[in-house]
Amino acid sequence: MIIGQIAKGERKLALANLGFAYAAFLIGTLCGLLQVFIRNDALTLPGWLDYYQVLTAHGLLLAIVFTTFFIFAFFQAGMSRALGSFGPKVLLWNWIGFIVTSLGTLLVVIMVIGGQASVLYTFYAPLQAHGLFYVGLALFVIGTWIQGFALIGHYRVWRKQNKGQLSPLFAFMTVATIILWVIACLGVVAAVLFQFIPWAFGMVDGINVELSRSLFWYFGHPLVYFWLLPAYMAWYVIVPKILGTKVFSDSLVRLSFVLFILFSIPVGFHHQLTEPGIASFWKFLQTVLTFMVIIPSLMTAFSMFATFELRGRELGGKGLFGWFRKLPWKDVRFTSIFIAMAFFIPGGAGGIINASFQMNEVIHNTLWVVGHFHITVGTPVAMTFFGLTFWLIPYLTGRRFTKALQKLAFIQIISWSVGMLLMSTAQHVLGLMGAPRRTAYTGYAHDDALAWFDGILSNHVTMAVAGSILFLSASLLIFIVIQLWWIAPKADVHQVESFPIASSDASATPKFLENWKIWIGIAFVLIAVAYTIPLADLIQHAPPGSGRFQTW
Ligand code: HAS
Repeated sequence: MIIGQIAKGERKLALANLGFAYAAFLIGTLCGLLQVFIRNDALTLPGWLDYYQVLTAHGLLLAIVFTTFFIFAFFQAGMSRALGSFGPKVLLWNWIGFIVTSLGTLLVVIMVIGGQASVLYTFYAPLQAHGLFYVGLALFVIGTWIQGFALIGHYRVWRKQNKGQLSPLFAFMTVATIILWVIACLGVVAAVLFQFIPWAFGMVDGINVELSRSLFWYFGHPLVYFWLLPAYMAWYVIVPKILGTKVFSDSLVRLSFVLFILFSIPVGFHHQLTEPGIASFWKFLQTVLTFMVIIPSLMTAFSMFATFELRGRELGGKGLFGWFRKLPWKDVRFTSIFIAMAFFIPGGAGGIINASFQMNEVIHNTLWVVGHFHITVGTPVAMTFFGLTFWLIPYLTGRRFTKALQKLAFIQIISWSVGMLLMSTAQHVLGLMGAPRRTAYTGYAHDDALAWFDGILSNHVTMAVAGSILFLSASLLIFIVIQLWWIAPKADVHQVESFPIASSDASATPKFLENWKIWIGIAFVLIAVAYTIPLADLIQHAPPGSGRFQTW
């Protein structure tokens, strides 16, 4: 049976991934709600549950599990739509990958809930979780690789059948994101397999802490682009379709994704600017490369403004800003994503501040960083995913996104925006004053520090109000998801949701942009330049390995 343009196999697969994503979203946001109340001393957890356990679950479930499962659902549905139905092998390997990813996730979650892994999502050594936590992480990554390679297999079949042609933009961007993900994971896989697992199972006595952190951040920064690029895919091809226009520039899109493959990886040291053991030269080099990876985001901003203005003028918008009013504000699929983009303006500016060597000294390890990631992954990425959910689930289930549900969706995105604005502003302000991150409630033992929390915006109450609004908004989203999945009326033939992909004129796009060998080759050269000597230093001049710490 075919619903819309997607075969039953892919429909079930994408829904399975979405189911996991939204289950993680619900539990993860509940953990977020608990956190804001614990941090303002309004809630004391029972003895069997501690703050760092909740914080670990919150970070993992939202930043890693929700995003990854959602992204694969989007890729699978979109690749089937863009390149045609999957063959049986592609489908089978996607399922195998999904099952391995899910098993890994369950193992990790069991370890965290069981109080065996309160190590936060960065699992910094020398904090040591139970060995099975790291096994779960390894399975999670392997599962995503299997799904990723299965999708690349589907793409290769298409390319063989369409020799000499550039692939559709959606497929190109999917493949670029998977390439970025696979190269990025090499760092975390090395750390987990060769450092954490032997250490946690007692095969070796100590761990090289700085090496493990460096391998983590080799992965950790491109990880943020693994979240961001699927959002950019929506901005580049889905938003123009909703606006009723075409992609602004095919070659610009491809070039920006290639730049992400090149520059998103050799930059991890900008998370370690305050750490000893890495010479300033290498930190400086990676800071410069970080400024290179800002360029494709600026290109994206340019391209989106151009798309909005051109379309707005086509629809009759006059004067300097007349086009703005012509945009389809009543369509929540558009408005959600527009707000997501707007949040990324301060989010991206904050990133540039973080990356500026000296200014990093002021904000590192403070609540500012928490504010930063709530207006990058927490809103631009998450709210783009919400905007996609509103049509993707009905597209997959054959139900209707009714007028009543659309109204609820508006309330949901507006409440999410208000909650995030309040919370992230409070976090930015508190961070500038010096409030640390990764800490439970503390009296600080000093009046000056307690005074940080007296400001209107930086008040603990503001944070708690914001956290509550966010949790209500998340619950509303889950309600909408359940409706779209099982309850909303079935769509008849004329009402079936489509998978909106704008047309893109590739006639002037240089073919070499899709020559992956060139880009993967250059990416590895840049990685080798940025990492070989500092990593060799960390191995050669390693201090004695650290023993385990379990502070919970
Ligand atoms: Fe970041 C820390 C630097 C982007 C996520 N970042 C983090 C952490 C997370 C995170 C999770 O250099 C914490 C990690 C931890 O736990 O320790 N970040 C950057 C830079 C960028 C950046 C330079 N970050 C992101 C994105 C994330 C993310 C994206 C998630 C998705 N970040 C850092 C640094 C740290 C850091 C340091 C370490 C701090 C420390 O010391 O610990 C850049 O990629 C940003 C470039 C973006 C732009 C914005 C372009 C704007 C666009 C929107 C256009 C809008 C339109 C709508 C068209 C230049 C594309 C118009 C609307 C109207 C209203 C007119």
